[in-house]
Amino acid sequence: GVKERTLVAVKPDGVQRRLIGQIIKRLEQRGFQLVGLKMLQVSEELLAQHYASLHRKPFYPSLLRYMTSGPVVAMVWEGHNVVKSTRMLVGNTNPAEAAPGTLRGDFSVHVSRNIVHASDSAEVAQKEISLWFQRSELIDWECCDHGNIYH
Ligand code: DAT
Ligand code: MG
Repeated sequence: GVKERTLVAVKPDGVQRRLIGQIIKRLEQRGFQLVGLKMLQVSEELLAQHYASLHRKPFYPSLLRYMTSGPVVAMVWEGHNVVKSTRMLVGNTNPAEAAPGTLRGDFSVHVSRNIVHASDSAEVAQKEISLWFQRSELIDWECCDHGNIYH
């Protein structure tokens, strides 16, 4: 439906490199709708849950250090097919495999500094959104151009 939601996070390198605006711009201009936004210093506890499937990977300790190295900007975006469309917009996990035109393909070089996170399925998105945001931090609203983006 048009109310599908996904979690997007500008990682510490994306914030340091002043890419917050560029990342928001790409999602906004596509026609997706912002329903939650905050800057935060992420805790190891949150990351342990967020990256639960990666605990045994050799890069996990450095991933934790990277993700706690500075502030992150977390967002929830809404729209038709937003999970899949945002993954396509973000590009391959490894920037070397990310197509030009994608955020990672345009702004990053190495997998350990790939600037942005996006949920990889609608089911995971729901879990990640409830992990990162309180219900009261998400705003249900209708944009004035809705009738021109949807039928
Ligand atoms: P994605 O962020 O595209 O969903 P993922 O969930 O497989 O990718 O991994 C989460 C993050 O972990 C990824 O954005 C960067 C880091 N990572 C993944 N594979 C890595 C590797 N081989 N070396 C270093 N960091 C890696
Ligand atoms: Mg992932």
